Amino acid sequence: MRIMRAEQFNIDRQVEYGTPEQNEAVKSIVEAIRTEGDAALLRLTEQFDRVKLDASSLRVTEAEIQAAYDKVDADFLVAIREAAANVRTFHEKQMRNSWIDMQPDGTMLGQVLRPLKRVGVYVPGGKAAYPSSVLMNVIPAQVAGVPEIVMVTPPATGGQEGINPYILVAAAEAGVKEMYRIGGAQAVAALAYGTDTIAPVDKITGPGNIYVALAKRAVFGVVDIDSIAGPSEIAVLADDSADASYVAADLLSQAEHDEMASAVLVTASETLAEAVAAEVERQLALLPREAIARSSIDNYGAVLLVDSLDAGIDIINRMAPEHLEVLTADPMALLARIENAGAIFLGPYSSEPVGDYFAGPNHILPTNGTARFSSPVNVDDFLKKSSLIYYSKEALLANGSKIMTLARHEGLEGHARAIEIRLEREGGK
Ligand code: HSO
Ligand code: ZN
Repeated sequence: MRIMRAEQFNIDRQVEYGTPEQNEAVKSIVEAIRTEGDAALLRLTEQFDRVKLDASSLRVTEAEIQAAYDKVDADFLVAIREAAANVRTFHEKQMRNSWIDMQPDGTMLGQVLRPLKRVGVYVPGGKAAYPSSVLMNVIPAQVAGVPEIVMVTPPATGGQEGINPYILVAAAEAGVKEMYRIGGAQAVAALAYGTDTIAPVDKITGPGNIYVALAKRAVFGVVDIDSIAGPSEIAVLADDSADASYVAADLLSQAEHDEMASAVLVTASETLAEAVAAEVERQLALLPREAIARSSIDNYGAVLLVDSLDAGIDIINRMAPEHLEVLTADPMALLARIENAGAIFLGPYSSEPVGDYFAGPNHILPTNGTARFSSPVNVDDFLKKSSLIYYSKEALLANGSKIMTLARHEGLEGHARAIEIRLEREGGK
């Protein structure tokens, strides 16, 4: 792993997604689903997933879900249930209530919160099919009160048989009742526009490959979408007190996600820098996903040397990493100065996978520097707000002329008259 001065590193790396050809392909898939519905969905599923289905076999049956329970091991079931409970408890704390504010003149102003009615969760097939991500998408929606949550995931391709049972069990445990074996851009379009078999949703969340990401972008506006997730990122801010083998292991835990993942240590300690670089090499060679992790470490990983912890914090705030681990003698003391990070892990026992799987906070986090202005997936993402306005006669009479003044300054006489007609009748001025 390279060791370099922080100034030499491309801190503002932005990963751009999608070639013009891929965009064109996605556009025509979305259009086919919009105009032809199920017929296009079945045709594209056969073309891309090599599975021939009919409309009646798109939906995952209760029997398949039961069969999936028989396939997963007991340890998994115990762990996913406890993880789900933790995720639920955490997200319940985010829930906010509607409110109404009453004023002495009879005015009532407020905000009404309502859950979205129907949400579609995309779960990728293949290697990045993470049961943990099913929980992270579904549970906040449930806590928000979304009555209809539908999951889509690609049918088996090639030699693989059926949908990954761990995905089905995670979804069932999270409470999903409606699941379809469709994937890719065609699944996103089917959720957005609806087909005879699949009712349209209000919002689509969940990660996917480039085609899924581009399709989500293409249907944004017809439905809401979550943000487009980039490759995983971890930054560790550490001093001499940190254990190099822990730092290395945590860097590798994210590097193994993806060749494009980035894992960076920021430290003022040359001793730690060298120890971590050596330890990364040692542990890499022992990792089943060595090839992926090595590629990530070689291309996007680095140990960045800074002059002080303060300088390190500045670098972190510029990077706005998805995950930040603070492995310093007194991590709590630094917390107030950390402005940009999706999730902050404090101290040597809060290894990043604790958050990926179990603690309760969401693991779908802002990537690509977007932690500067956006947040982890949360309950608010599945709620919408309506403003509530009740003006009493007294309030309108007292304020009507000011409203008319503002309207006339905008050249909107119709607005002014809607007020004026009331003031004339009710006798105010
Ligand atoms: N670290 C990933 C989430 C994940 N990790 C799922 C394991 N499974 C988000 O960046
Ligand atoms: Zn992870």
